[in-house]
Amino acid sequence: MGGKCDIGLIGLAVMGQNLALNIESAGYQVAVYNRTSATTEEFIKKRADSKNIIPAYSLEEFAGLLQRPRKIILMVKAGSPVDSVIEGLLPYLDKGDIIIDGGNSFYRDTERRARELKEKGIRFLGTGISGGEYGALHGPSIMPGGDESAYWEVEEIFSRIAARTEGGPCVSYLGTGSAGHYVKMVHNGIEYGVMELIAESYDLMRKGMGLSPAEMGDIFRKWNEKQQSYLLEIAGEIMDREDPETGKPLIDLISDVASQKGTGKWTVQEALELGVPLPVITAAVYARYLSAYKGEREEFSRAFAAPEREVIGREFLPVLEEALYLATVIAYAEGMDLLKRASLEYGYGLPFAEIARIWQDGCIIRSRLLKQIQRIYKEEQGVASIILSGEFSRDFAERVGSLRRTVSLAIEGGIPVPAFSAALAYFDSLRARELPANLIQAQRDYFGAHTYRRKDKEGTFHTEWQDIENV
Ligand code: NBP
Repeated sequence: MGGKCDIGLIGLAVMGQNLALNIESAGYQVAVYNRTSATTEEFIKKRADSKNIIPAYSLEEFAGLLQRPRKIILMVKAGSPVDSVIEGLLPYLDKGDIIIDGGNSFYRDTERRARELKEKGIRFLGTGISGGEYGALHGPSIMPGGDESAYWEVEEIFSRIAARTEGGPCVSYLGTGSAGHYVKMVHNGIEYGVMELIAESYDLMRKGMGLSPAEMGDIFRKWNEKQQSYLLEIAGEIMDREDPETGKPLIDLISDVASQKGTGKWTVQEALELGVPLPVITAAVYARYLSAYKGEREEFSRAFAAPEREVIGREFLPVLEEALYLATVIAYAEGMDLLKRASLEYGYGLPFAEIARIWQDGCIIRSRLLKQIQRIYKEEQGVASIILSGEFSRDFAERVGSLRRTVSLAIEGGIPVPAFSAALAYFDSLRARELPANLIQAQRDYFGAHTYRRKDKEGTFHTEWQDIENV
């Protein structure tokens, strides 16, 4: 005999609690379990009080509460905790039961878990869930991949709890194996890129133009009328927030050392692995590392004075707005390019238009740009890059001077803009019919006899650049 709960959730930290409440409010009975039972007790007493949420204090009790086939969402810390929860659960599961890992697991771990669980007859869905605690409670963007039959059994629940746009709920089956977690990883990589670009815009406004946080809040809000980007929206709100203790703008009191949990680094490592250039996203990851060089930065700032810089006038703001827009498009283009390559390499068969659709609400990188990206993948499946398509292509052709002007003003003023610079160099490199890689090939052939190809005839060539016998 099975239990009566529609679904179970393990891991009652920030994400798990909010997701459990979201699922319950969509009309389902939810069983919950957390390793530390005091957390479960507190959740049941406070936030889940008088809700259709049933606590369990052992994995055996938890499994017994669930309808068959059991549907179990894990919202525990990524890494070994996921393995240890799965191991603890297995003795109480039956063939055909479904485990959904909703955390930010590394896609290769997901690949391994899917394989191991399949051997045991357990269906596994590696599922990216974005939107932070607010999204988890009110409607996240959900990125499931893995066993397709399992997806169709949880599709109704996912559709009811996901964020919703005019195009439907922000959830779609993304492909086999680790497709869902791969897409979530790249989502986070894009998030790193866009956050860094907004931070560099802020730096240009405060150091270059001397604007106050309140003024920058208004500017971010104005820019966001066009972009409709969540990250720009929250940047505006952050600028307005006062510290209750001192009455100062809170942003001025927050330490400039950025942390990270690793998804940006994984995206970059993966891009290196597959040979996909991701300069903006990589610059964003490095910028966080450099921010953590606090001691070194202090020593450098004592040793080297910043260049004299002219005050940048407010008339530059529309230029910066355009530069931010174009560089943001590049961050998305890089992410989509990595997804394209990964889809071929790992056989995911990723649905690119659907990915752009389910990112349009509920997730951290939601933005109006995604509507256009969805349209491109729907109508121009073979397009080499979103930058080459329709409105984006026109915008780059007409407005890339803004990006160039932003980077040059920043460079002259000694204001670091690694992500803006990377965006411009990426665009200029792609646009260049001739790159200096011919010299690189010649040097490789010179010192290592690595051979080269020629422009004027087919084949592989080597030149005896030096007479090594007679030096
Ligand atoms: P955390 O990532 O902080 O994980 C805490 C949860 O993991 C607690 O329930 C904890 O139980 C449990 N746990 C740990 Br730690 N080790 C365990 C083990 N060995 N066995 C069983 N349970 C264990 O929680 P979160 O911030 O809610 O995130 C959950 C997942 O969702 C993560 O993968 C995260 O990366 C992802 N995610 C987070 C966000 C966000 O905004 N926070 C957004 C999107 C995705 P305990 O109470 O007994 O310690």
